[in-house]
Amino acid sequence: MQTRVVMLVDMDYFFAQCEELRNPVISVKPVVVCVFSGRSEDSGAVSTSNYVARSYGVKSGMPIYLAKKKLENIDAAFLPVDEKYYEEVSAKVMNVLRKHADFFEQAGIDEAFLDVTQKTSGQFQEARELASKMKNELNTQLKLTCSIGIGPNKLVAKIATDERKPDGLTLIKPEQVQEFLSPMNVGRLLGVGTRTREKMQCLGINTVGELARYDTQELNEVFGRTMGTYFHRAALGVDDEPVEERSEIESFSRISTLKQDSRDLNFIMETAERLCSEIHDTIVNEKTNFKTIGVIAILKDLSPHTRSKTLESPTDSLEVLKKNTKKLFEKLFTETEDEARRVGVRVSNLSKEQKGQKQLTSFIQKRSD
Ligand code: TTP
Ligand code: MG
Repeated sequence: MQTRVVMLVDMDYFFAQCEELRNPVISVKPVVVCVFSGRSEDSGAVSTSNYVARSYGVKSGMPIYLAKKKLENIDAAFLPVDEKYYEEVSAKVMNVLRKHADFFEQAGIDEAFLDVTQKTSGQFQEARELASKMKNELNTQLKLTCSIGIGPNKLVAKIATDERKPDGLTLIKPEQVQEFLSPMNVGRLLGVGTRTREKMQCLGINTVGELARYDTQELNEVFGRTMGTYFHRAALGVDDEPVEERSEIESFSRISTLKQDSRDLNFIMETAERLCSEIHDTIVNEKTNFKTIGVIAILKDLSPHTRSKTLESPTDSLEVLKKNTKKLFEKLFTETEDEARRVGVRVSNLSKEQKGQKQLTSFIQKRSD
């Protein structure tokens, strides 16, 4: 397999940087962006803060009263989150970044993976130049700074980004991966939270290097095969997950007029099952899973009635789609009185089908400690 060149771009102190952008005078002082719960004046948590505030010990997730205590007698700006504005800035950032990638994947409001293998002819040195150029563009066009990590895959790029912030640029070539990861605490790996770290500590594993050398069989016994294999591969810096554009499409739906007005479930299901099959063909083509199923019935008086259900986990199963569609229509017609003229089915809450390694990382949450 060809060596890939993957970047992760993560905006620095994003929400707080956005606040500085629209009001530059505050940037010299601590800026703390807060999610006020509204219960009392200071109840709620810190969303993020600028690096001035961080130097006083303010952290994301900290109660607001505690952040205020750390900044007692200091002129600081405590501001409420304005997510709509941050989304607007984020969209501009993504537009600048996207055009530099062969493959682009927005991974959060302020971060994106870029596969730049072709753009750089697989040359890491060229990737460094490209990253500098991107930083420059963000700076001149949007007056924003970011940190960039470059590596042979997403896992290494992500850890590299965290290595130097703010305004960092860290490049880890394939031959440097082992040396880079080995001395790190296992907690740096995605999926290793406090409890896992404690468990590993009991096995005598503290560093990523120790984890890489640990007996795989034994890891599987302690953590289960899926996680055991993941930990072993991650510790070696191995990650095949592709950089992939996320689906922009939010739902697939079909609607059809019944041959005659009806509220007979069996009759309606003849049409609904056909609609389910058509939707299923589309999702198979699109390699998409759905988590929410919705039905609509437009009654004789043309009033629309909908019912929906969200499943516990995403699926692409036609059987699940049909079964739930039937249940939803059953519910809908128990709760309405008129006959239906038209019926429709919709699937939403879509996610790209995940295979192999992807399935694994998808359920691993962002590190919590
Ligand atoms: P991060 O990229 O994790 O943090 P950051 O951009 O503020 O700081 P850094 O320089 O370390 O990258 O998260 C992006 C945004 O997500 C952040 O600006 C605010 C929001 N966020 C929260 O609301 N709560 C949290 O606990 C975290 C970590 C982030
Ligand atoms: Mg960030």
